[in-house]
Amino acid sequence: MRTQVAIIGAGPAGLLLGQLLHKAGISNVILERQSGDYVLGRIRAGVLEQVAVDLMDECGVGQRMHHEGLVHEGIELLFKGERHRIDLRSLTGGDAVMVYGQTEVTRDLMAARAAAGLPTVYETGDSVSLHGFDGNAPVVRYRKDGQEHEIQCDFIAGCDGYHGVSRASVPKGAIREYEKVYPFGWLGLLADVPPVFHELIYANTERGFALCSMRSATRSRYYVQVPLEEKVENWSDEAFWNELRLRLDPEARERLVTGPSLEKSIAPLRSFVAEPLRFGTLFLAGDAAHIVPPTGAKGLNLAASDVKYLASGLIEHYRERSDAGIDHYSERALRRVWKAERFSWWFTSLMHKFPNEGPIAQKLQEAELDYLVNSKAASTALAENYVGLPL
Ligand code: RFL
Ligand code: PHB
Repeated sequence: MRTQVAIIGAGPAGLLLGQLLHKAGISNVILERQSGDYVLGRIRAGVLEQVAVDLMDECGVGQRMHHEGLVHEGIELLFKGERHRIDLRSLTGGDAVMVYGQTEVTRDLMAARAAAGLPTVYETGDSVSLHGFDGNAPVVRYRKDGQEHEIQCDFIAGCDGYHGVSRASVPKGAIREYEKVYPFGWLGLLADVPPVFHELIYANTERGFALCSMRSATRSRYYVQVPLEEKVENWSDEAFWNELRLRLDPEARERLVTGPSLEKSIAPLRSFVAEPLRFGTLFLAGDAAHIVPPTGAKGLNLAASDVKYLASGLIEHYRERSDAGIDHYSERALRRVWKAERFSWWFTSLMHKFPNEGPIAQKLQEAELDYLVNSKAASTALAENYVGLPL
């Protein structure tokens, strides 16, 4: 088989890229390790920046998002038992975020891809291998239903997440990796109960961080910070709700509606960046290239901005026969990535309880939070990063 761009991974990065390239008349094939249902079953991001919302529109898949997504003009910070609102809209001069689950983003993109009849090969398992990307005729091989297949292409887009094969295929000497692993994780629970509040609540407490998020007016997503070595089997739904309640302010505690979990899982927190993002005719995008701790809600949004830059570079290559866009892809994308890495690290450090740091750490966090909610300059810095820095 021959295609112009072989895309590895059918997460948001791969699906968005496939759609943008297709709109520009550039052929592409997506190879995905898992089944479509498995990909849709992963409960992950919930907050889209304007950049991601605009990209969904550009892909022609924004209709349901605008209908069902929730526009949030503020977030609440809870510390010392009290909540303080950060007015995103007024602090940024008009910006907001969209609460629309990654599952829905993926579902809309998969449906559009299927409707356009674009080739996606699911369940390739660990069989995908990348060859010849140091030259102009790269090849991707995979096995499906016991048969070997080969795709000849002009470019390979590695959109296969943190554990994918693309980054792992790059010679060690050609790539530099920066990493920080945090000493805690997030235990998340999804339930069909109305959200405790109509905006997100980020809580700093002496028992650790908590987040109250949502997917709709009837579906809530909650998280509590847990030790890194914690196992999800140790957490009954009741234990989760009890711990969450202890981390809320009295009013929210009173209003919290509990119910059986639809999903419960623990995610570790990590900051990670690989440099550069281009190796000959192979490009990395999204989680394949970088990871942020979820506190700033930036992971999916960075995948979207990488894809925006990469698609425009590839379109320029085919339409205008200019390689300026693909030559600058890595540098352009990394500038935005590092700023989101900094913000996510800062917000994580401010909101979580770090083991072995003692009571002074809590006091210093509370002083910073007090400053943050009372200083217009500091609130503005938080707000403009939260809604997303310009492309
Ligand atoms: P994905 O979604 O991991 O997709 C990669 C795909 O590649 C496939 N794959 C392979 N395919 C073929 N061959 C191989 N060898 C392969 N290896 C892997 C995988 O099966 C998968 O389908 O990466 P992508 O597309 O870069 O998207 C990134 C986002 O998924 C991620 O950044 C976000 O989920 C992060 N994130 C959040 N981001 C936000 O912007 N806002 C949020 O509110 C937010 N909350 C979160 C989050 C991530 C979380 N977890 C669980 C890590 C909350 C949580 C709890
Ligand atoms: C979510 O709804 O899953 C979510 C929201 C905000 C975050 C992280 C996760 O910062």
